[in-house]
Amino acid sequence: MRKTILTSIVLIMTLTVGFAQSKTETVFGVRGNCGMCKSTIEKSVNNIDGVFEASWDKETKQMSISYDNTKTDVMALHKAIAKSGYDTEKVKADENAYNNLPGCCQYDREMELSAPKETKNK
Ligand SMILES: [Cu+2]
Repeated sequence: MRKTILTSIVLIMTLTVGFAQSKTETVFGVRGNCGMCKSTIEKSVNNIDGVFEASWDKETKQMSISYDNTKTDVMALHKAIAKSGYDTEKVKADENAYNNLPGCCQYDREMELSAPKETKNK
């Protein structure tokens, strides 16, 4: 009896992990100033195949993205944001893209980014 319960628990956990694996969530810091930054930052990852949802908070500078980890990965997300002109915790922004941002969006390159947990469900 005891063994059956234990086996069931292990089985359920295995299944849960299996299902959770394709949909992954990540939260990381991205430098930026305003609502215009928000739309540029979000658009840069929304174009990537496999991204379900992306949201950047201008107050906390935190970007949260849910994505299919069989289609894309965390570094691809960081790189896409950097390419659009914004620094992430891991990847420096493309200089040309940064210089082409509207004046109000040229954020402080030294802006502090808090570093929370990198990836859930990993
Ligand atoms: Cu802006």
